[in-house]
Amino acid sequence: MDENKPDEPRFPPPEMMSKTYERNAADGEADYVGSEPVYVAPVEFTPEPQVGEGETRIGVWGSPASGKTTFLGALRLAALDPSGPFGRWQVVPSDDVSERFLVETAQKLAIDKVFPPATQAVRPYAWRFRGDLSGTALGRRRLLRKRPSNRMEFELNVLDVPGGVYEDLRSDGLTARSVDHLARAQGLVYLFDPVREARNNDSFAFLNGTLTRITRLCMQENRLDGPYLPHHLAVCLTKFDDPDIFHRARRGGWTDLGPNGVPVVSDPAGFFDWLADDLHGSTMRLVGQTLRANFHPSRLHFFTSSAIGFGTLPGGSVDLRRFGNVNVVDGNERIVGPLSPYNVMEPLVTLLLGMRNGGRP
Ligand SMILES: Nc1nc2c(ncn2[C@@H]2O[C@H](COP(=O)(O)OP(=O)(O)OP(=O)(O)O)[C@@H](O)[C@H]2O)c(=O)[nH]1
Ligand SMILES: [Mg+2]
Repeated sequence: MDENKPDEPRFPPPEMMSKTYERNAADGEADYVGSEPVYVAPVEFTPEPQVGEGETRIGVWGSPASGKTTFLGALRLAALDPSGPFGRWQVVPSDDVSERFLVETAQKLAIDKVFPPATQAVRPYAWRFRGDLSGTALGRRRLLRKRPSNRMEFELNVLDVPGGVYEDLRSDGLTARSVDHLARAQGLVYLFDPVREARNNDSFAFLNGTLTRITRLCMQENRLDGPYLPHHLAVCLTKFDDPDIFHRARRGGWTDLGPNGVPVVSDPAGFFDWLADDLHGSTMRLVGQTLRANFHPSRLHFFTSSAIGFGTLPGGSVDLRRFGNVNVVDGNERIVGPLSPYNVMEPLVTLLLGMRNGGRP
């Protein structure tokens, strides 16, 4: 988008948005380069325009390195899964930047077997999703021709930003734009990274401040629904293929074997709360309580997910003794086997269906 066009939203000059962070090569962590977060006077900021007819704005939110970019990059690949319970989908980029991102990331993940680099700047993407839910549990049986069709089509607008912009009390143009995007979205995908939480205990610091600001914006616009935000929220517990997290899930008895020999978690919300206890001393319980307090139960959905999926055997089943899908060679991560995105399309389709149906009982 050309930010200088008079009728486009204006954002602060690039130097205000240029605070970058780099992933620490030693441990894969994302850190700010040079200094602590800056606290500056509120930034003059012109919000994004309202979404157009048939457009859907979904915010993707999560702490640094929680897997936001990988998740988005895996969407088109996830849509190809013929056994997906979400029906058949086609993801068509709406502009050159969005096309390049999808194709480049698919190449990185599926052929080069590496993860995309840490996001350095804000990236707006738009994709058109065209789906057919016929024959799935999500579809409607059309006994009467008057019933709505199982075809769905929507334009997805997302903003991919470095997770550091969501840090509590951070205040600059990029944060203002990102929070505004989340506030104006109809649906949110919140990626909770249990691997980071087990190590750093700080996910709450990338949730609390941002949520407070979203709530203020929604209140100013009279969009709150009683004590709740108006959004539909998909909480994705990411990196479920990670051996430490998956072993914990098995130890707690949360996994079953799904139809294709791939593990499934039939009660992801229960698992989220259990893991919060298991990661004793972490902020995960606070995260769960905060999400439940702020989103209406009928609009809140939990998933366990993995953008790359488990390492699989020929035929697609998972060997529970050797399911890890990431190898570290000379300090560099490599994806081991074929990509089998796990609960990547499902959160999106659930959000869409929730929005279509209104989301209140
Ligand atoms: N095991 C596993 N690791 C993942 C997965 N997705 C991402 N990762 C790891 O998480 C790192 C960060 O992924 P990104 O997609 O760049 O995360 P991000 O949230 O976009 O990060 P920022 O842009 O820095 O905020 C990757 O380099 C991988 O190490 C996944 O599905 N499984
Ligand atoms: Mg990113």
